Amino acid sequence: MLTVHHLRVSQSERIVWLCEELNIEYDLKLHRRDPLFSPQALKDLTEIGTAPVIQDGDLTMGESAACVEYIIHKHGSGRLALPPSHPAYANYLYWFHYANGSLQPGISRLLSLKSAGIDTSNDVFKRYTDRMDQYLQHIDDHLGRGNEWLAGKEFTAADIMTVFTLTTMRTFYGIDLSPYNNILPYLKRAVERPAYKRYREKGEDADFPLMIDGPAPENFIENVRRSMAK
Ligand SMILES: N[C@@H](CCC(=O)N[C@@H](CS)C(=O)NCC(=O)O)C(=O)O
Repeated sequence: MLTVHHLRVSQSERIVWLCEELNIEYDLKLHRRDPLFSPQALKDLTEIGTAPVIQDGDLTMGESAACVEYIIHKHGSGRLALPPSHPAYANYLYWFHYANGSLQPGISRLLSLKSAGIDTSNDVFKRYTDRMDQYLQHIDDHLGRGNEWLAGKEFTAADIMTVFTLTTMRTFYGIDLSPYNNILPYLKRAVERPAYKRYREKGEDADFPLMIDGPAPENFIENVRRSMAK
């Protein structure tokens, strides 16, 4: 039986969402941040100690994209990935890798600079902010060319990889999506999917606000720090 370890409010939402989309059997283990990072039980599973983690027989593996590909091909009969023969294959591949190759590092860099107390007027901060705007504009332009999902007509794992950074991740670094007229309806379509709703319930993230509106959401890290200071 496949086991999925989900750290609440984290990238591992992708894996729970994927399993729900594929409608496969899996055992879900939930972890809470302690208070911001992984709890010891999750740290003990891999050398890096981050979420997601999946276990399947003797295998224990992290990294969202690896987990997604493994589950699709070992448990999902290839569903939600496009094969090389598909006309949208290159699009699928590109956006699948863009998620954790460009978009997520883009916002993580900004989060690191902010956490280190570097001022937004700093040149490096400005350069990375411009780059992040470029990353977002690129998605927005692509969706605006009549693409309902990132690979085109079909919802795929490329969407599952991407939505986290455009929603939940914004509570760690508050990007304003108001200028992006195509991203906002795309996010609405994504969170309306029954499998996404099931992930929110089963993953115990349902009490966390859906971050699909334009203005930057409330800052989760500051909320945790404030509650720790009490
Ligand atoms: N590239 C990795 C990143 C994993 C990662 O940084 N996960 C975060 C959750 S968003 C985490 O586990 N943070 C807790 C910690 O670092 O202790 C992936 O996609 O799996």
